[in-house]
Amino acid sequence: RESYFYSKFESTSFERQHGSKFVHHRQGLLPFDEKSFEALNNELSNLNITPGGSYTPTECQPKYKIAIIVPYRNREDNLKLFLKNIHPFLIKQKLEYSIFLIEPIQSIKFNRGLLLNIGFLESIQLGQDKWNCFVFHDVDLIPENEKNLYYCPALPKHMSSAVSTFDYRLPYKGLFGGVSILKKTHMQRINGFSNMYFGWGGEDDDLRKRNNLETGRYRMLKHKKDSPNPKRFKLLKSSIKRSNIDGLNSIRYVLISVNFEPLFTKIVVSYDESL
Ligand code: BGN
Repeated sequence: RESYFYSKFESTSFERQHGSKFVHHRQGLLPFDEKSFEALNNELSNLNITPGGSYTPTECQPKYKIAIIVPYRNREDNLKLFLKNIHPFLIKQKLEYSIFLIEPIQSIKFNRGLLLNIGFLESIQLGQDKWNCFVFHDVDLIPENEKNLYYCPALPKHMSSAVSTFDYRLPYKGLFGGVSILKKTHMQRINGFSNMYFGWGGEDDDLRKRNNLETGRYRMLKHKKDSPNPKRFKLLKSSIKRSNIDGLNSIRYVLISVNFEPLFTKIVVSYDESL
């Protein structure tokens, strides 16, 4: 029964629950006390990150070309700590990658699923179809274990199975939020995320239900709580029914701007809330 469950997706919690000889190589949180992006850019200037937050190793042919998609709004302190930590972490893994921040204009509600769909579609355009693997990454999560490899295994993978604020445990079986990894083909097959979850919560559970989906320790950064979306319970009930008509194939948004910042590509978008 359990092997059936785990055949549907991968998760770092597998290693823990099944007592593998997994050795923890912990990486402490690299602090960043300076206030400005200029100071941060300076601190990371020796890492050979190119504009847009891109990196390609020179000492080898990278096997994985990875788009890191980060839904974003109003969390500048988290963003600086995230960039300070994630770039050295990814570079050590010898990945070719770019970091894409997807931010809605201020007047509209946050919609994580929709923003991740936009990040998926726009990063493919900007990367001229070179990405074969997508990491959907919350800005408040910093990987603590450098053995947590950011690449696409055969199955979709939930990465953040052990987060500090949940006492390094899965709060419930089936959690797929925080950090997850899907191949391009996985995203296409399940029609991406639902576009219908405005406000906090539910969009990750919806995605998991689409594909019957389900590594590692993360430190969750401090920030103000978002207000949960009261409609998410009702929406989740129709998740499977909607999956063919609500997602990548139904998305409507306006691209406001694309900026290649030193440590990330910033994509500002707008969309309609009356879905
Ligand atoms: C769950 C949320 C997820 C969130 C996790 C962890 C919902 C749906 C209600 C049925 N799901 O409760 O979206 O990632 O908590 O914070 O709210």
